[in-house]
Amino acid sequence: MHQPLVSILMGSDSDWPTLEAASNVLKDFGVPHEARVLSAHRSPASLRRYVAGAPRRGLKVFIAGAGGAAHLGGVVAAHTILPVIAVPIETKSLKGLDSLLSMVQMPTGVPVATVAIGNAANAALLAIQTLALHDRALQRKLAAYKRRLTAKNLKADRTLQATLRGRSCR
Ligand code: RP5
Repeated sequence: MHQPLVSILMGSDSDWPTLEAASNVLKDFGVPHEARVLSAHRSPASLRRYVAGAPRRGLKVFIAGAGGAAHLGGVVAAHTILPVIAVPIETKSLKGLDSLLSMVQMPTGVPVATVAIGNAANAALLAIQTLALHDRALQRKLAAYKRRLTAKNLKADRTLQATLRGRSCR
């Protein structure tokens, strides 16, 4: 087992269906990671101990997903100098706008990089880009990923153009 480089934290196990996408992306890129349920509100002492011990264990980046009064990313950032990427979880009552605003409005000096509501895959990609600054193999994997993204997009355009041409001939 490789030592985890990325920590995926979530306030509740109900956040896992969203955060699983981050785990899947990290797995695709071969980045060792771990996932924990630790809450800024429900288990603050355990969260603080975990965050304090993270650098010793070789962790480099935190991903923090939470919903509603989503203070997890901010509290993690308050206790570490490692980068924190937050994922606002979509909520029933306010559709995740509550989570987004709770996460994104951090005071100067305690930044939390916040991705779009529910976009855990982007949080993982940002974590990978951070790790890739000092990892040539990850840089190559990211470049290949971008090439695939471009190819897929251009293929979609060709398909659309063909459909539109077919329509105008009728
Ligand atoms: C937050 O409260 C969690 O991150 C979760 O998104 C939300 C609701 O938690 P549960 O009531 O589903 O456990 O702390």
